[in-house]
Amino acid sequence: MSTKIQTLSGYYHEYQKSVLQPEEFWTRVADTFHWKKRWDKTLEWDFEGPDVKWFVNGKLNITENILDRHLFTKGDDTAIIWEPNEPNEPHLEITYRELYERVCQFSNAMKAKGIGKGDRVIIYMPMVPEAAVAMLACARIGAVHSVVFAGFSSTSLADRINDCQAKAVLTSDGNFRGAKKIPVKAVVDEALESCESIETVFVLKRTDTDVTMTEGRDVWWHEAVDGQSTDCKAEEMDSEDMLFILYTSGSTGKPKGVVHTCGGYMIYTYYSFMNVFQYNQGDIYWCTADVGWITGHSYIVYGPLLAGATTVMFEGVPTYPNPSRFWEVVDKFKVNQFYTAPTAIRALQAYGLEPVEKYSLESLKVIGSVGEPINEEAWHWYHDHIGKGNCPLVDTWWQTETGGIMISAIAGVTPNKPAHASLPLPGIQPIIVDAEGKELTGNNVEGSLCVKFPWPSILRTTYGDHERCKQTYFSTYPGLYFTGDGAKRDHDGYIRILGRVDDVINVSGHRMGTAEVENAINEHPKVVESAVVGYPHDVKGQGIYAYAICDMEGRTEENLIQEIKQTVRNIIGPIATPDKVQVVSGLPKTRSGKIMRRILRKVAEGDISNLGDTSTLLNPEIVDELTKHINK
Ligand code: 7RM
Repeated sequence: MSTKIQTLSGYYHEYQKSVLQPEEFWTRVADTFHWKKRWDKTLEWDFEGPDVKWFVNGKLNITENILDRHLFTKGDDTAIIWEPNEPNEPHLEITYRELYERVCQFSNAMKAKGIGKGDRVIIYMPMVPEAAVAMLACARIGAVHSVVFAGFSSTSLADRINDCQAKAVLTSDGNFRGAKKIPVKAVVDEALESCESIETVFVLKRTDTDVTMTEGRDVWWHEAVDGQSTDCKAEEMDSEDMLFILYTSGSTGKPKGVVHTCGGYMIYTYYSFMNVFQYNQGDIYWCTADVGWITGHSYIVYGPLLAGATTVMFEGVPTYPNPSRFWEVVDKFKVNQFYTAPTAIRALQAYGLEPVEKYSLESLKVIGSVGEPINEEAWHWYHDHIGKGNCPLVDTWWQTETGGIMISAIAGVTPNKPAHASLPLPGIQPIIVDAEGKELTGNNVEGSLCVKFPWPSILRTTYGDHERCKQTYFSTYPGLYFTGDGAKRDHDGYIRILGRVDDVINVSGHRMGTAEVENAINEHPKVVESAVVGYPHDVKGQGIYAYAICDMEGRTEENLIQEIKQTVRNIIGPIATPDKVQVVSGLPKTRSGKIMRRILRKVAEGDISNLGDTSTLLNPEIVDELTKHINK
């Protein structure tokens, strides 16, 4: 039975059904999967707790739905096409049968090291097929994976390992990224100096970088799988058992571990993938994200593989060895659905049309965008020059916490409008509320974006700290899930995402908490106090602007700025490096001691024409100092 929507009236019909009878609606989708034991009750929920359970008492293993189920029907079909960093290194095509065997072998290798159901496993790997194998092998044996983007520093890695008390790390000797070779294993070694819980480190050979192997702890991946059986029984998991933890930044200093569970995540990633991208069997689908982010989890690995799709995994970056790289790969594999981030589009747009026009791109049927608001200029460039004006462009709004796409056009079915995420998918009930939490109905309204009813892949908790989950998402507007984004419903009823309303900035589609960056800056011995804000950046969407009060003794301003940037790179990772650092003698503060970020944002934007009321400041004289460089 197909749950794919094919017409606009079909969309409205399904949407209405999903709101009036959500349990029946999701039952129909869930019944297309293989369950070891069917569930007793479709949904139990309470947003106060919060406590959400889908498919209560259902038993399953998500990898049986990805691998075993497809063995006989599509064992010889390609599951993963892997394109390496270097264009002249051969690509790989891995069939569903080969993927099954690789996953089982690695599952057995982990079991041999005593890893089993409920254990946490950190995956800190490059974009190679083994990263997907690692995720699925964890899922097969019931271990909980937590993928950490391999660009994070050893400190960030150690924090995550310690937070979830992981038992093992899966990593590689090194990582190719464009022209660079990154010594990943050395970062792991450094992190593990402050981690007690890790018993085993599996090391994949990728770059042939020299590594130190710690005896009794570190094992080579190829040796660990050697001789292991290519079959491994799938662990029976409860619908609500943890599938994975993924750390994400919020408005406080410490990233939180978003928890997703087996049943609901499986149903929703599959359903949203099939519908948004209108995937047809045999199509070649490519999402350019990294598996270190939620997009890589839901729309490179789980969603597409649950659908029996062919998913492309790309190790490299958009501009190496040249800015044609994406388009060359689209033509090489005749990609039908292409899903990327606005920041990549803007970066490539800057090179003009020459790198694009060398390729036909005629295989493309659907193009997609994710991670941040896509500005109209980038939207049109993408639509006209990549989609050649005849591919639906799906602008997909969602979050780590939502597990899957929430608001988006359905390709070719519902209308797409530049810079608008458009309409909610069936099963999703977003509302816009005012400051008091009152729902703003009708069109032409603007406010905070909330969701009023659970969907299958909603986060269940933040690992080890349920109170934090409640505070962050369910307390601002009691009874509602609060997204942290502002949104507008326009005169046609389409939703436009306006960006974050909290202290989170979005740099190239990556979430950074301003407090997190401030904490890192404050680690510099000469920094007395700091404040970080986002500002509009042509390519990254938002850039990071840091103000720092420093003890200048023995330093030039220039040295200090460099050192502060380096400190953030070391503590969080290169993605959090401030674009600009301004050394200041004070920060604009209210009488209660709160930093007035509004002023800092204006100065960072270079717009000082309208600073608003500064008379309530404790130190109004600081404003002149802050803005001096702008007038220069
Ligand atoms: C998938 C992902 C989530 C935040 C979210 C928004 C922003 C994501 C869009 C978007 C406008 C979009 N997860 N965001 N997609 N803003 N239009 N299509 O990115 O957890 O890393 O970030 O990203 O602010 O709250 S995430």
